[in-house]
Order: sequence, then C-alpha cells, then structure tokens
Amino acid sequence: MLTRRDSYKQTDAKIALLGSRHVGKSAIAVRFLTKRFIGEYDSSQDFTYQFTATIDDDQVNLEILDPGPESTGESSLESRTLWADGLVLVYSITDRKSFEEVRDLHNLLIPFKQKIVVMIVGNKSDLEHERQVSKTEGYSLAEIFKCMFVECSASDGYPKIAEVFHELYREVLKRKKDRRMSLSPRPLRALGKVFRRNSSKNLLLAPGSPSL
Ligand SMILES: Nc1nc2c(ncn2[C@@H]2O[C@H](COP(=O)(O)OP(=O)(O)OP(=O)(O)O)[C@@H](O)[C@H]2O)c(=O)[nH]1
Ligand SMILES: [Mg+2]
Repeated sequence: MLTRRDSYKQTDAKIALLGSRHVGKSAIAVRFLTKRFIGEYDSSQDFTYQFTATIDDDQVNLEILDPGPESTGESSLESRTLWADGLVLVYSITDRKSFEEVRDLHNLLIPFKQKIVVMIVGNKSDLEHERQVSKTEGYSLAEIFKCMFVECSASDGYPKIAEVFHELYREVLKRKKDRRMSLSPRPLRALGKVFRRNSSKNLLLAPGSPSL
C-alpha cells in the first residue's frame, strides 16, 4: 500500500550533467554513485545511471545522465533539458572557456526555466594553482541564472559532491510539490468562495454583480 511518504519515493528525479569536455562531469557522477575517484572515464557515449540515494532519511530513485561527447550543442541541450528535472552545469575553475560555455547556455535555458532546476558547479577546486575563474565570478553567473552555485572537487572527496545532488533533488521535489498544489482543485474551491453560484443558471458571479 502506498503511504503519503511512499508516494514521494516513486518520484524519479532525473538529473543531467552538462558542460564542456574534460570539466569532470563523469568524475562527479561516478564520485556520487560509487564514492570513488578513478581518474579516467569512458566519454564515448551517454551513460544513464539509475541509483537509489538516501536523502533526508528518504530513499530516492534518481536517474543521472552523464553525457558523451555531445553535451552542450543546442539540439542535444534541448532534448536533455526536456528529459531532465534538474541540470548540473559543470565548468572547471582551471578552464575559462568552459565557464564561458556555461554562461552561453543562459539564453538557451530561458524557455525551460519553469520546468527545470539548475545548479552551476565549478569543479576541480583542488587545482587552486591553475585557477582561471574566481569564485566571485561563479556566484555572479549563478545570480544571472537565478540558480544555486558551488565550487567542488570530484577528486577531493564525496560529501560536497553528494550535496550537489541532494540539494538539487530537494529543489526538484519542492518544484514538483508546488506544481501539484497549483494543479489541485483547491484554487477552484477558493474561487467558489469569492464567486457565488447562481443556482438557476449555473453561472459564477462575482459578489456585487447584478443578478441575471
Ligand atoms: N584534479 C582534478 N581532476 C579532475 C577532477 N575532476 C575530473 N578530473 C580529471 O579531469 C579529466 C576529465 O574528467 P572527466 O570526468 O572525464 O570529464 P568529462 O567532463 O566527463 O569529460 P568528457 O566526458 O570527455 O566530456 C580526467 O582526467 C579526470 O581525472 C577534479 O575535481 N580535480
Ligand atoms: Mg565524461
């Protein structure tokens, strides 16, 4: 039997990683899925992982897309954005061009902004000596996107990477609940209080309207 709590467990959050080549998309995905950093990753094709994570004491079914070579092209961006509930936009703090590629996604994502939750991730924060993008620039970009932002390192450890997915999931869940609320009949009931029903003609009339 489904309890209210279980019904949320059914909710698959689909999360896609996007970003330039070699920024660490696969390393981030694999770190979250296995808690390990293995160094080299197959980038020949898309990989979609199904994974049950414990988030806020709930068992949550996630689908995570780690894209192959075509990650930020306009058409693949659109299909991935249509598929996903959440996007992790990854750049490397050691690669300014990868940061600019994330910035260029802003306009392309505008049509999806009601549907999708976005987090910008500046990866490879362990390589401070090779830094090309400041943290402040990361935060400024997140302000433009009106989204979450974090710097992290897939090579450095699990907790911060896990927090990326956990936080994104929490926002996806919130968005889904809000959407359910807005689709529920409650607003109609509230409307019924504002409008009185004309029983003979079954019309809704605002208070103060002349009777028909
Ligand atoms: N120092 C450091 N290296 C990293 C980090 N994340 C990934 N790398 C390395 O960066 C290289 C690229 O990582 P990938 O995870 O394959 O990057 P990707 O974005 O999936 O690349 P493509 O699939 O080719 O687009 C690999 O050599 C990783 O070991 C990190 O946080 N710190
Ligand atoms: Mg990869």
